[in-house]
Amino acid sequence: MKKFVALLLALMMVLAMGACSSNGTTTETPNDTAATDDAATTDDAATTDDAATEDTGAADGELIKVGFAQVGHESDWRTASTKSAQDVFTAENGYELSFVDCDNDSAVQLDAVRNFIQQGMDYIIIDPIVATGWDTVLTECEDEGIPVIVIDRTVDDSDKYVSWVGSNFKTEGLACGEWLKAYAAAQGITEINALVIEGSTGASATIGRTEGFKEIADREGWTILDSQNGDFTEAGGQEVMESYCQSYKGQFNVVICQNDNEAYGAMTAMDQAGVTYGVGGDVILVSFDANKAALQLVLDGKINANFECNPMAAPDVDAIIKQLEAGETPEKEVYMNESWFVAEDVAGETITVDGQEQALVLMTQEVLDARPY
Ligand code: GYE
Repeated sequence: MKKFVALLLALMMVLAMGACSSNGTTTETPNDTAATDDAATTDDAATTDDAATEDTGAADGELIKVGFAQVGHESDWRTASTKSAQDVFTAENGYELSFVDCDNDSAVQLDAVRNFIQQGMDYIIIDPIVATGWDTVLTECEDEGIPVIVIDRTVDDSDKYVSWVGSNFKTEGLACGEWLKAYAAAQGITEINALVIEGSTGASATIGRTEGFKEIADREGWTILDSQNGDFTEAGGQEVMESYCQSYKGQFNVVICQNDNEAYGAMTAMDQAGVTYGVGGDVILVSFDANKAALQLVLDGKINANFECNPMAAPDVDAIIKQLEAGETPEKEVYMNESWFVAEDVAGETITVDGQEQALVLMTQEVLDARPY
């Protein structure tokens, strides 16, 4: 009898899935724009047979439908974030994940969320491309009774979401500044002329890292020669750095890249321009994210310091959903654990940011091998 019910359920789910997808496949497109450009959209809905027979963890045995409107695929950090969600929101864990890659387009992201509402998602996860413009669509989610969980970047103009899981980007920028101060003092560098390659305009990650570093630069009387948008991509970082190498030739001794991919691009541009960087170089090179490939470059002495931004938010989101399913109230804000990695042991063992002391992690092969992403 149990088997029969399971089979029936499986059949119903197959029919339901068929009804959801107009073309008979499980691929979703948020709108026409996404269908025609490279905003990849996939639906990670699991096959139905296992789902119906296994204990899924969902209260009534049904999969929990989660829609995730991801920023895009601009960086290695983003790839790690997407993988984190796809690893956690599986049928084995009781979920049916609808994943939309919004290709860094805010309009596509708003459409994706509205489609999730129409599809009757149980939960919606948003990594907001930009920090503002959210109140209307979040109100629509609230009206439909669909809890929204925000990850990574913040929504700054609405509080109509259940929880946010992410990083304090301003703290990351402040940490970068405090480390640079200690490092420059240890190296006898008295003048700082910095070039900043920012992340995408309007992203809270960009806003926080820019503000944090600028606060220390202003306090210390450093010069920020320029601060331009490299869009969090390798190509963007290279393009901005190529123009910096021409415009500020011989004038800069610090390059701050707001993510690792921009740093890769900046390194290519500096190589081409004959500018040396890293340990013993003309330029102190700093990055954010701390992906494994970039930490290898810290170990190699090519990047002087790298301020981690942890992309593995999905397990925390899973815990939040479980709390909601159990009728509990989750924390409104959940901060990820992050480390500050350095190539040399010269700036002391810790830095203090906003009154909080944190270790500087000297990069070694052992540290690198233990990194999860
Ligand atoms: O630093 C960058 C990504 O929002 C924190 O977005 C994230 C940033 C991350 O593209 O690599």
